[in-house]
Amino acid sequence: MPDLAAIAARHTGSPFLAACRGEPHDTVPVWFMRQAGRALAEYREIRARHSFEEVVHTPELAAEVTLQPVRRYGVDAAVLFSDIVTPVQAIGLEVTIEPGIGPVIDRPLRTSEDIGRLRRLDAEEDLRHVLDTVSLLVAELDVPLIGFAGAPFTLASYLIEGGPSRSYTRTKALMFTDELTWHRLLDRLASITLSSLQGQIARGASAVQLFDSWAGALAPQDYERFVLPHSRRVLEELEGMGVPRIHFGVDTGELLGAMAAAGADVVGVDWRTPLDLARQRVPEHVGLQGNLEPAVCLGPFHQVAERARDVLARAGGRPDHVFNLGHGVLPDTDPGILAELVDLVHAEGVVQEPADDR
Ligand code: 1CP
Repeated sequence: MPDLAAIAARHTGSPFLAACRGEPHDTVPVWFMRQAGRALAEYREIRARHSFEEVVHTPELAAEVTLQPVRRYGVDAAVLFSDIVTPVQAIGLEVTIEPGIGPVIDRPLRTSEDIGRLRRLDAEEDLRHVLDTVSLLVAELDVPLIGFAGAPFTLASYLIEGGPSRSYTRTKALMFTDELTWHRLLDRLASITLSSLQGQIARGASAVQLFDSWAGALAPQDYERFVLPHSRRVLEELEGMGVPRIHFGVDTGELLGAMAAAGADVVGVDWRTPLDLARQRVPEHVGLQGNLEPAVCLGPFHQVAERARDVLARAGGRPDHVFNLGHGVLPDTDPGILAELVDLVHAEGVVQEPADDR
């Protein structure tokens, strides 16, 4: 096992970790969700020779793909190359990542009996290759590594629907017809997610992001009743491990307060909610991450610059802002635009001193 104190010492000057903790630092940190992937020719080149699963399960390849955007863009954090469905694949569910679609599940989980197919995850045993990637990366990286996992709801939505969905009808049907089974399912998924995140932190990940990408499909009262207790268990059980916890979802304008209350240090905001408005929805001690509209990066740089300046202005120079897109990098994005964007955030972002009451 790595010397976690030595890794933490190496990153004492990290603006990303300082911002996650609301501590003083000089430049606004920036990284991009899905910064690794199809926007980069060097990624496509590796994917032309290896399937997604091969890349994820070969530590040298997964580490290389994780490092590519760090080299190209000069971002302040790396994000482990893996997928939210990797842990459930590791316990034997037949999930394939279909190019251009996403995760597709052979036999979706629909009944109380199906839940028996979700056994416990032993991260060191079942995710050894992924954790070996973490070890390779922390030995090599000058910036912190962000580990991640899918939140119970978003994972459940793939496992129940069988693949990506627009309406989540089957997922909601289970929620509203068999609440006991629903909670059993989310409890098992929460345990899997927790074990995966604990494993990544034990190998040296410096922060974690819990992706509840599709939680925005829910009304606040349903989020609070059916989802929040499970995500809270994950985040609260990580609290003692000493790494910042980021909690992100798409279309979650009405859920930001609840997502903070689940035990997040930083809440990720999509592009629909201006950061100054998001600020009013989360407690003072919680930071914000985001939130440039990813599609803006498909246009000319002068427009990207204007919108990035607007994001910085709305963040108000607070020391607890992490610049990001409002969701993942779109595959057609010109990497040159993202590199320029990173330079702009570093050059123009102003960080004020933390207020005394933090
Ligand atoms: O063909 C390919 O090369 C695969 C495309 C791809 C990539 C690059 C998939 C399939 N997953 C990934 C990597 C990935 N996925 C990362 C690591 C890289 C990085 O961020 O730089 C991460 C953090 C994820 C997480 C992930 N997978 C999420 C949460 C983030 C989000 O975008 O909201 C979700 C929802 C998934 C499911 C998934 N996996 C892949 C796709 C195309 C999708 C989305 C499908 C859908 O729209 O439902």
